[in-house]
Amino acid sequence: MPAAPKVFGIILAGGEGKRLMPLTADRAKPAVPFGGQYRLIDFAISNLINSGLRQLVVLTQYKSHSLDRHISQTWRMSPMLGAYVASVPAQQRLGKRWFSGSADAILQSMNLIRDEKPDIVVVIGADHVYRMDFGQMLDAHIASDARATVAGIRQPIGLANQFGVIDTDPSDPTKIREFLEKPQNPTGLADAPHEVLASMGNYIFDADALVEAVTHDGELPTSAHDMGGDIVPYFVNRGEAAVYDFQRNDVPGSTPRDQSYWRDVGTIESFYDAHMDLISTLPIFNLYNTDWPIYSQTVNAPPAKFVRDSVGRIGNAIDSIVSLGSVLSGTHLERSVVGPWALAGGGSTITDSVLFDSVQVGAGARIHRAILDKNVVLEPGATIGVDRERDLARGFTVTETGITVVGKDVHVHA
Ligand code: ADQ
Repeated sequence: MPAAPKVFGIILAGGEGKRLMPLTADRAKPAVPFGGQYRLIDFAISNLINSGLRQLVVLTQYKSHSLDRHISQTWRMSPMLGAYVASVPAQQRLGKRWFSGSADAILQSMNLIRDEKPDIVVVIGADHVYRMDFGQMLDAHIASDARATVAGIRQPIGLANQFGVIDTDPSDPTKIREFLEKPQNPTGLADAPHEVLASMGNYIFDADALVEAVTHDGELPTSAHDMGGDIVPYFVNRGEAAVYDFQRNDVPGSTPRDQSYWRDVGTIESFYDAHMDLISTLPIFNLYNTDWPIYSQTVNAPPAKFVRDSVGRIGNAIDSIVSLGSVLSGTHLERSVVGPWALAGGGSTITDSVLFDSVQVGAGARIHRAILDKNVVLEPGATIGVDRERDLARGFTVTETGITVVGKDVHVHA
């Protein structure tokens, strides 16, 4: 390995995100808006850019239009520095088929690795909220003799069936001796029986080893061509896989509270909870860390405005985020995240909710414990999240814990 290895980044962004429906009815999961002005993928890209990577490709497939547009508008890098973030759609380079799995996405994008000739490839997912300095994981990978390093984080054992679960060698806790993708009957950790060491879906490979592995995998008719299910076990079986402990990662400007924050926002519940983590006085995840910025699209909009309504009613806003372009007139807003260009009328109430772009809330309307997708319009006096049966009858999604989700462009009658 050269003293200053060349590092190339691949972001896997082709997943459908079925469990986030209806928010993914019209867009890829990494393009789902988050935190008012961000899209989920901004966390992955910001982490890689802040870690010093400058050549990044985003592999897309499912309903990728808004994702492509977001990447091209937001992530404009300097060509003079050889820097780029390129969105690369599935192109059927190996025959008439789309990506059949995340490893196949890499196999079908091999030309990108050949063109760049990196020493090391960082491969990460696109749908988590966290801060991570990949420079520290790279140092650990280079210092080890592993050809593949998997980032790991402790998670409750009850969630093990959503993750790849890592078992390490007792004599060398950085070495992976077994890796089970989404096991039904996992064994807990020796020092914490109610926890497992979960893969974060972030990997570092020696470039030649990754090329070998996905090429070999592509020849196996029974493989699901999945990074977690097939490629990581390939390295584990050869004794060439290491784990990097995310709890060691020390990101500049992190508070003790958000130091090891990592949220898989794959379900409506976890997506909603991650929003609530942003808004308290001492947030569990701090968006205001300027030492490790999370970048997003610049919204060309006037500042948010809070005014009385036309008959002089006064509103208030507390424990909330409000994005540019929004005008709240005589609105009571509490524990909520409001995206750009919201318009809310007098006497309306928005509590414990998440609003995407351009939501219109009529006078006297009430929104509680709800997620409203882009362009949702509430007529004056309309309610959402107040009467579960009525929400279900109107065709809205209501989760077990009572979060109502209203899809894009829906007009809600009073
Ligand atoms: P999952 O998240 O269930 O588990 P997957 O659905 O493959 O795995 O998604 C991983 C990433 O790959 C996502 O960013 C997704 O958008 C992308 N992706 C999925 N299919 C793709 C395709 N055909 N083309 C391009 N991109 C694609 C994974 C690992 C687990 C790990 C969890 C952590 O498999 O081991 O524990 O992530 O959340």
